[in-house]
Amino acid sequence: MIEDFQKNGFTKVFKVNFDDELTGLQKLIYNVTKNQLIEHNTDISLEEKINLKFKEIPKENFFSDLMNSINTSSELKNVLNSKGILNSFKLIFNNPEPFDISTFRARIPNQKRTIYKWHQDEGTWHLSKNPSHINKFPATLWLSINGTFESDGIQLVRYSHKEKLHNHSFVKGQGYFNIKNKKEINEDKIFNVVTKPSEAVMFHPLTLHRSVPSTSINFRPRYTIDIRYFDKEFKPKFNVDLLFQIKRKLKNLF
Ligand SMILES: O=C(O)CCC(=O)C(=O)O
Ligand SMILES: [Fe+2]
Repeated sequence: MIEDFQKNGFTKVFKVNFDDELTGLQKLIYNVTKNQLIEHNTDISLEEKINLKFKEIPKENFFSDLMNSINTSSELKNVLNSKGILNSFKLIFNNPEPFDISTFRARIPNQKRTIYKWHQDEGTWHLSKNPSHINKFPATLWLSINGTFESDGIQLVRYSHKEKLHNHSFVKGQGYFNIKNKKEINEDKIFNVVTKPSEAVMFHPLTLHRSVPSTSINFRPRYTIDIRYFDKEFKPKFNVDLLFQIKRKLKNLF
């Protein structure tokens, strides 16, 4: 695991061993979404339930209500603080500690805010004024709740964690989530993450990645959590794009 993380910038896809924390979260997701789903027999398994298609494009406020109810739930906290997650981070860190930003993401029909362009996670908080986000260098464990396919997962660029921190631009409704120069993406080095429920991949804070863009409206939801832990001893050295350095200096002046 740690060899892959250090060499490629991300680990292999692996299974996280939960007790019942993930099941608790899956139940909550089903309860919050069930009225939006195609008609179904309630005898089916929980895994099938959270893979059912939506019957139509949900109303705009459904997405924010869903994000709020899951992101503030004790079910999500139980997953974030579970032994399964801690033990996964122990495969790459000696003393993993939880980072402030870990987010549940729902890729539901026609919701564009969940589709992220090429970015490095370090770029998304590099300009933050919150001291608890700066110089922590968390790794991300991208956890699948209901499975992902080539068409709706994420893509990671092998070896990109050895590059500089690129200049990121601001995307409305998201944050600093878009690198300026698309020429930086080496197409031959792209790895498509495909997972079963409860499988995950861990990646480095400098690894370039994006959501697989959607080509048509997908009525199957895709639920994931990006979970972040850091280690005080893990301080990667890297160069920062000159313009991005200037943006950081200016930001600190105001
Ligand atoms: O889930 C996605 O599509 C994007 C996730 C992401 O950028 C992250 O986990 O850092
Ligand atoms: Fe990201």
